[in-house]
Amino acid sequence: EQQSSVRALFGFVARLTAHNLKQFVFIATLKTWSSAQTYCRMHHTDLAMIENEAENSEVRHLIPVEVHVWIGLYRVPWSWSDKSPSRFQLWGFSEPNNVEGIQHCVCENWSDANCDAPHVFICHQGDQKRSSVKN
Ligand SMILES: [Ca+2]
Repeated sequence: EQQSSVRALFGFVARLTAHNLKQFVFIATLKTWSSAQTYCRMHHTDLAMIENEAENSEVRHLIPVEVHVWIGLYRVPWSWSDKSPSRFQLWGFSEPNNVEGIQHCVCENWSDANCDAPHVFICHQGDQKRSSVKN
């Protein structure tokens, strides 16, 4: 019985490694949010989805301080680039403030910004979201 649960555990880890592990990639090229999305979909999987604090700090370590970096979040309701709803959010002070009603996309410091503004960005790669492992 113990052996079968060990086998189940290894099966889980193998699937996570083979198909589901999400990796973040920093792209140091200025693009609008939708151009960044196109780039990420062509070369990786999509603009970054940040679904928990661990992923958020992983992304923080990849990017220069004080630089605005697109992630895959947009309004409204707040959704990820692949249209899945966003459960994890870590808004900066007084954000989202939708200045002049034109801030519909989100930067990594958790501020909403004008989608047409050029920023560097973060893609992610990996087939699926981590949460789909339970299927
Ligand atoms: Ca804002």
